[in-house]
Order: sequence, then C-alpha cells, then structure tokens
Amino acid sequence: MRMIRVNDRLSVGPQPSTSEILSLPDQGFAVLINARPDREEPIQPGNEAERDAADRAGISYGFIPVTMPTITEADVRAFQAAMADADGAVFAHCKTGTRALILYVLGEALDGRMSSLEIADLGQKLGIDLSAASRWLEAHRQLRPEVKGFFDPRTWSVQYVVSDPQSGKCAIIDPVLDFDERSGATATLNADTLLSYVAEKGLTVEWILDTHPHADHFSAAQYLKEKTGAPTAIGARVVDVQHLWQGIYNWPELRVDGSQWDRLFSDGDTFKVGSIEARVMFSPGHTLASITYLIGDAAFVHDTIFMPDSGTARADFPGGDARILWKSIQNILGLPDQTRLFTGHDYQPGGREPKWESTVGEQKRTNEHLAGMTEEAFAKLRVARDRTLPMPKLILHALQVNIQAGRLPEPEANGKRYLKFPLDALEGAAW
Ligand SMILES: N[C@@H](CCC(=O)N[C@@H](CS)C(=O)NCC(=O)O)C(=O)O
Ligand SMILES: [Fe+2]
Repeated sequence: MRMIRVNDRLSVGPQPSTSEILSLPDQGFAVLINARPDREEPIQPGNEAERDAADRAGISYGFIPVTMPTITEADVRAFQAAMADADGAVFAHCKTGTRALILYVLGEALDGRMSSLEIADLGQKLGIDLSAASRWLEAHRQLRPEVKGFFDPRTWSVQYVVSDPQSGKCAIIDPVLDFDERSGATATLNADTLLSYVAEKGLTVEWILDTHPHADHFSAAQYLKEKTGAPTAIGARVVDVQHLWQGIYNWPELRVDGSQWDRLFSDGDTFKVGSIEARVMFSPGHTLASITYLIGDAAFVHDTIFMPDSGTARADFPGGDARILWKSIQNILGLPDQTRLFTGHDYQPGGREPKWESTVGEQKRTNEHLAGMTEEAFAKLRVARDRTLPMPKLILHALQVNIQAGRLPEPEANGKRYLKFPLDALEGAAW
C-alpha cells in the first residue's frame, strides 16, 4: 500500500487490506478513517471488517463514506471532528486516497487555512489530483449566501439581508416598519438599519421578500421599494388571505388579486439572488399563504419552526391549521441535514439572548415540538398551546397594512391616515 504523508497528523492512501490495518499501530497510527462507501468493489473489506480489524489493532476507527459528487459540508466537518478527536496520527483512506485527502483540504479551505492555489500546490507535491476540491469549493461558494439577521426586540422579529458575496446582489426578507400602538406613530428605524447595512457593504437590493402576511408587525416592503426600486414578492396564496380579511374588515374595495406585489410566488418557483439559485416552498399552516425561501443552502422558514428550545409557530390565526403546519415542517425537515434554517421570530425563552440560526439536522434531533413526534401528538400539543396564547397585540393593525404589501391606508382629507378595527371578529381575548 502506497501511504502518502500529508503532515504530522495525517497520512492518506488507497484501500488497506485487513492485515495492513492490523499493522497500522506499528507504523505509529492511532486512528483509521474509512471514507469509502461499502461495495464499491467486490474485493473491498468493507466497514464492518475494517472496524473489526481496527478494534483488534487497538486503534480508533471512523466511517465517513463519501462519493466525490455528493460530498457535503457535514462530511467535511465529520472528518475534521474525527481528526480533532484523534489521540495520535490518522491514516485515512478511500479507493485511492484522493477523496480522503479532499475531505481534509476542504476543511482547511472552509476554515481559511488553505487557498485554492495552496490546495493545487499540495496536490502537485503529493501527486494527487485535487482539482475536484477546487470545483467543490467554487460550487459551495455559489451555494452559500451571506446571511445577516437583524432582530427587532419590539416584535421579536428577525429581518434578513441575504447576499451573494460574488456579485454583491442581495434580497431583504421580512423587513419591519416600526409602529407604536400607544401613540399611533410609525417609523422606519428598522428598515433604515437594513439600508445602512446594504450601503455599508455596497450591496444592490434585487428583491424585497415577505414569507407571509404578518400578524404582529407592519411590513416595510413598500418603504424599501420606494427607497431601492427593488420588486416586492410574497406567496401566491396571499389572495386567499386577502379574501379572508376582506370579509373580516368589511372592505369591499380591497383588491384581492395580489396585484399590490410585483411578483407572487407559487410552490417550486425559482429565482436568483445574484448568481445563487433560490427556490420557493409552499409552507402553509401558520397562515394560508406562508412560503419558505430556499436560497442556496439557507432556508428562510419564518413562522414554521422556531429555535429548537422554542418549538414551532402557532397555527390558530384565521386560515391556520396545525396538521397542515406539521406537513409543511416535514417538508422543510426533508432538506439536507446541513441546510441552514433561519427563523422569523425568537421569543427568547428563559430570557436568553435572541438566536435565529439552526440546521435541519439540529432541529430534527432537538426541537422540543418535533423530535420524536407524530403528526397526531404534534397537532394535539399545538392546539392545546394555541388555546393559551392571546392574539398578537397588533393583529388587527397589521393585517390591513400587510395584505396591501405594507402600504399604509391612504390619507383622508385632513392628510392623516386611519386604521379600522372590527369588534368581536376574532376569538382569543386574554381577559
Ligand atoms: N406576544 C406576541 C405574540 C406574537 C405571536 O403570536 N407570534 C406568532 C408568530 S406571528 C407565534 O407563532 N407565536 C408563538 C408563540 O408565541 O409561542 C405579540 O403580541 O406580538
Ligand atoms: Fe407570523
């Protein structure tokens, strides 16, 4: 077996036989990593036999089976973790040693310790073709938008600027227009903070996106459209929400065709943020119109899944449904485990600092409303919890603005704008 020494900590090489594994401790190795899926070749010992041989040799064993086209960041991180845990030198193999070395250099590159040029140099020095690593890194860069979250403590909302580092294009998601219900004052403090970030980073706004018509704050979509000229968008089923609330507000003149937005997205629609592909997933349950934006490896799930210690969003607004929310959440959890999830609210349980980023894998393992749950049990829990929640304090204020894409009511003859409230239209009073 031709073993290639990469550095003090790591050597890579082709498939070892069982007897070669048994001799690894004599060559100073404390860990064996097998990066090869089973049954690639009939003569390969395979995971079980390798684990057995490593046990007999008294060394640690890690199994991170990968094929080049399907390597994920999670694989790279698993390889890093195995090396970090190693109590001595590591021998990592696949069929030839290339994939094992690629797992290593990708981790170094992701953490900024190696450039693409240095990877190519190392490949040349060791006589291993590492061009697939450069291609992976390029594709990964294109997949990975930079995500900046802005927390609004007044409404516990998280607003996002999602940018493509290559092109400097960005999308703004779920911006908040400030409203003080006690004085009736509106302000653009939150939205202006987003615009300052955009200016500071030299970004161009391509999209102003809402995930759903919010029930707890005004959307700043119109204000930002006026400031940037970027188009606004929301889920196509917003027309159903418009119909529903047209009835509640007794508002015959409201246009209920969604024409207040520049684009209405249906399930599966695609668009781009710079060069990064984005896809829309219909995610109803919290509202009739909710959608998730999947931008590269980042999913903006808003009021479906919250942070693992906060569970999920409520499903008792007009048009909400706990079982439909469960299905939407299962769809989101069907994304690859390493998908980054960005939630729309964080209610800071136990008074902890606000948080908004998780991954699919983490949510599946630890979300307190989802891990180990069935649809039946979830629906029961959700309905019971929703009975205890008062309506958001701004629901009647917010919907009349948000079903008009964040447009405030037209001023009356005196130049002032007025909101309208139905009495006894909603259940959920907190007497
Ligand atoms: N106390 C907040 C509640 C807002 C609220 O109901 N938020 C929705 C999302 S729009 C939710 O899912 N809340 C879940 C919870 O409070 O547990 C308010 O009055 O604004
Ligand atoms: Fe919401």
